[in-house]
Amino acid sequence: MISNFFSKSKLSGNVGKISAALTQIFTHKKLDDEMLEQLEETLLLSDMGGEITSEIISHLRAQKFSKTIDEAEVKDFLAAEIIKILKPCEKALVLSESTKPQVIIFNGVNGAGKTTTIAKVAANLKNQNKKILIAACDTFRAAAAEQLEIWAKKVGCEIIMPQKEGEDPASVAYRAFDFAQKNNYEILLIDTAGRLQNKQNLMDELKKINTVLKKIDASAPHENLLILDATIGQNAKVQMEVFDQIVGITGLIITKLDGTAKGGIVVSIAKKFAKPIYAIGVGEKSEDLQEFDAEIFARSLLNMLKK
Ligand SMILES: Nc1nc2c(ncn2[C@@H]2O[C@H](COP(=O)(O)OP(=O)(O)OP(=O)(O)O)[C@@H](O)[C@H]2O)c(=O)[nH]1
Ligand SMILES: [Mg+2]
Repeated sequence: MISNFFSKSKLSGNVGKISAALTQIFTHKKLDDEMLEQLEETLLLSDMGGEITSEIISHLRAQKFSKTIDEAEVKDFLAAEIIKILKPCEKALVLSESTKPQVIIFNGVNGAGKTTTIAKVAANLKNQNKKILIAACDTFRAAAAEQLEIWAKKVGCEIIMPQKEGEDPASVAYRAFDFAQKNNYEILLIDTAGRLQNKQNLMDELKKINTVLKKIDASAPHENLLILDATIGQNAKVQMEVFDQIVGITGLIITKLDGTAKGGIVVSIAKKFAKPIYAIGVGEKSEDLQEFDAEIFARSLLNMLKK
């Protein structure tokens, strides 16, 4: 089994700006309506979504209203609530070693971070001496395959490139899978072109990649990941729904969590879909991928680590 191939989470508390807001809110002593209202606004601003925010606020009201409460207590309370939601999504990406290669497709809208995340995953696997192959199935933009090729060189792994611009991505995927199987690769990482979830023809293209892979091995692809940009807000939910419908999303990697005040979207996505969150992207370099740890994430969202 191959698992835990991401670095241990060391988020440093820059995911959220909730903490500074809390310090301003809890200047009073007893929890009152005004404080709850301000707290509600703070959670909404982090993109946690209305439903979760109201739920957390009503729990806090039920337990602590009119009671003397300080900032640390509020943070502990919020962290516990958030961890409860995130915990079921904290799962390691585990790949079987009995069927080779294990095939992972990276799906997502334009600019979500698919290509960069492949580079990060490849670098991690390479460090574990895994034999990996990358397939450049973004044949839509000429520069896209080249971008991936540069990463592959940097990381030091093989890549299957399109034979010509605009080649059917499914045909590149087929070629890569066939090559990987014949040459005993352990893992095949497939990059795809970014696509808006409402472009039916492009979504059909993703389906076709899946169908073609299944012709070689009915158990493939072994993972269909959705790469989600944390900074896009509640639209992330629509993307999740549509991609899931088309290819059946098996897990998420949420990117751009470095320095965003919008990390609450992760909580929102966790609650609504309960899909595994395998890792989070925290920068543009190949080492900027970390395993998802519910507790560290929640505390970082609340900026508690610095306490
Ligand atoms: N700060 C930060 N930037 C990231 C992260 N992941 C990706 N990026 C940046 O986001 C931009 C888009 O990343 P790509 O990997 O090219 O995204 P893509 O999904 O492959 O995009 P398309 O191929 O156009 O669909 C690049 O500038 C990346 O460096 C991250 O975790 N943090
Ligand atoms: Mg790309």
